[in-house]
Amino acid sequence: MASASTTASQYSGDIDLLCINTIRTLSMDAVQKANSGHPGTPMAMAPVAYTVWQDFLNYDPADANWPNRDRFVLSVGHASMLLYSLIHLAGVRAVNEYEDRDAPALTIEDLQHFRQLDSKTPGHPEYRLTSGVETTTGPLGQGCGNSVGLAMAQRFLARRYNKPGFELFDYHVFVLAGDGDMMEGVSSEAASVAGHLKLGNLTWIYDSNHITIEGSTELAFDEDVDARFAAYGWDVQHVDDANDLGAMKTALAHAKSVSDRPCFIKVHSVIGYGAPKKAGTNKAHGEALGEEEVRGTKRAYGWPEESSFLVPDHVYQHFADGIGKRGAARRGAWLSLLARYKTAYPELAAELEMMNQHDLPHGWDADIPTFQADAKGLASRDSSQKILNAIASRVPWMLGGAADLAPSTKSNMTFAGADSFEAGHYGGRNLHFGIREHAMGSICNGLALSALRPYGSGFLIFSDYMKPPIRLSAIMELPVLYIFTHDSIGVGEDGPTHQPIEQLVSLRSIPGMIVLRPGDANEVAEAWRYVMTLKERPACLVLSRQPMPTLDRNKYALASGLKHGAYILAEAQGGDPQVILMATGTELNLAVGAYETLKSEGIRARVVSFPSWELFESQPAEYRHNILPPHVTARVSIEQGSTIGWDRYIGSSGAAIGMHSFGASAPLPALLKKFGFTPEAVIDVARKQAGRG
Ligand SMILES: Cc1ncc(C[n+]2csc(CCOP(=O)(O)OP(=O)(O)O)c2C)c(N)n1
Repeated sequence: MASASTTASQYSGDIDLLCINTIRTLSMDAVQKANSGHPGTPMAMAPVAYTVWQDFLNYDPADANWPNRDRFVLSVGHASMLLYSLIHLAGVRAVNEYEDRDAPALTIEDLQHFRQLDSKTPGHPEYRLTSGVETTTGPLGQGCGNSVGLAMAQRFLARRYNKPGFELFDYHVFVLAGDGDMMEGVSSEAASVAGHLKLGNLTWIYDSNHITIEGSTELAFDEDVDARFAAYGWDVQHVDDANDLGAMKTALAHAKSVSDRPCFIKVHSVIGYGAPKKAGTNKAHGEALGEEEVRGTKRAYGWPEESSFLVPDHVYQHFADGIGKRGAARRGAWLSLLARYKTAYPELAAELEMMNQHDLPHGWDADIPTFQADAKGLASRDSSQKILNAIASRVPWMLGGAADLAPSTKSNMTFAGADSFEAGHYGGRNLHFGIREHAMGSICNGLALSALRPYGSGFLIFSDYMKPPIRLSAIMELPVLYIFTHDSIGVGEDGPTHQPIEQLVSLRSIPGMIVLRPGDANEVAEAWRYVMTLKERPACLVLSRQPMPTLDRNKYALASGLKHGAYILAEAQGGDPQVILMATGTELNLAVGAYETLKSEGIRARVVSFPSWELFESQPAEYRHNILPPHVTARVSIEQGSTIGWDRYIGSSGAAIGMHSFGASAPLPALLKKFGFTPEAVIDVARKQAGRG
């Protein structure tokens, strides 16, 4: 194991070493003070991250949201102190809505509050909380996945908005990844996509330190990672020692010069570099080093042993002279370029502004169709496709696709010029994620982080394959749209493996997520109308494969009620309802059928269409009580999914018609009969609830 002193001569100058050791010691001190965190990787990778920031990153600390900034993604989110130290030392200013603006993004005091309640330095970097954090990382592999979305966004933006003499978008995406990232499947999926798309604006730096939590990587990981990346079509380089700044600069310069494929730089490092007893061991990975080891490490660095959170004066100045000066000059030039662009291309410039504000173009919804009443109707995936195309043709920065299911999920944009996004054809709007749901979600997050409006699509059952990024869309407050079709046992013969049961309740349980399961074509239109206006929340559109009638809105209430989450579709005549029937999606029609029968039997029923729990919960109590009057306790919910959660609306005496087991493989009519989704079964339950059983 190399010691700090033996390799000190490899640094190009003392000031570099001073800066690097400042990053290292700040990280160690913060973890030590919190008595919690991960010191080893910041200590090992400080020289690498420093080189990226100081010598390569085109990034103006004065505006961490500058649209053409290079992105630095810390996929090893546990090494958050590395990023926090850089943000602090580079003097990044706070620009996020949740921060006190016009202040430093992170002060020394913030570093001293690492991992404390309400601090700006949580255990893992969180987007929106701290300027300079490009994406929330921590679940390993996600940063890698996001980076592919970020890089795709650059290619798309460049294709659409760059004009001769106006290189508005030419940013590069750098990622710091570790063994964990390399082992996680999502990064493999994403790397495969990046290689296929020949994303020459993407560089992953792999910290190969052979250590994870349980010990040596020999325990579980011995493949040839380089060969894997070469096979993905990446350019592959090596840096033998993380402390070798010259070699790192050469590798990064080469990576930036390669424009026809992504670059992979494998760097050998020693975790906990410099720590006398713990360097090179898993003891340096995820716990404070301990006071004595901290002192010993500082001694090895030639650092004052008793100092704490020490930043030598000229360190700030050095960063200001490097990344600061370069970034300011770059951004300044860019702003004057943008000013000229506004004159030369006023419409495109206006588009860009709108996009960055998450606004929508005037008339974006003008072509959304109204669907005529039709007993046969159409599947909600089919109405969705018409609406999607009506909207997307008017929102040029909307991009999306499926995990190889677009013909089934009906998520293709088919209007003239939509095209496929492919290597060299980066203006295409249809994304082909391949059969890679996990990467699809992660890439969508990266696209949304770039202010584009992405959607990803698949069968509802496979939402399980992309749960981590779905969850992160919500944590990051990103308006990603997930279009999930084949939303119930209605998929029929495909059987239990393809029939979602617990997925709806699982998605509904994600804080911030909006789940919409519309009950006819006009509700689908309203659902789209609503989700497009979201700026800070993701949404799931849950759609059917099988047709559902288009309700007569002259007879029943207007679909615009959808925006309240639940609304009275059909009202009891002649007094208080004796029973309330609530339903979503394909089951709405069952409720309507039951209502008509009950009416003919003189039973006063109310039908509540209930496409979204979350929207209903956000209504005032008065509205909610009006829809579900507390004194009407005879209630029935109908949904082809787990009944968990419906008790909130049916109360303790209501009945939930739903799925209590996995489904089965059979033609749909047989399944509906077996699981109780027939008009007779519903009417029977409703009669009993109304006291007429
Ligand atoms: C998806 C996921 N699984 C597990 C973890 C828990 N975890 C955090 S760090 C880590 C080990 C990572 O090893 P490596 O990437 O080599 O990081 P280093 O030890 O070099 O800091 C694990 C398993 C996680 N953060 N994310």
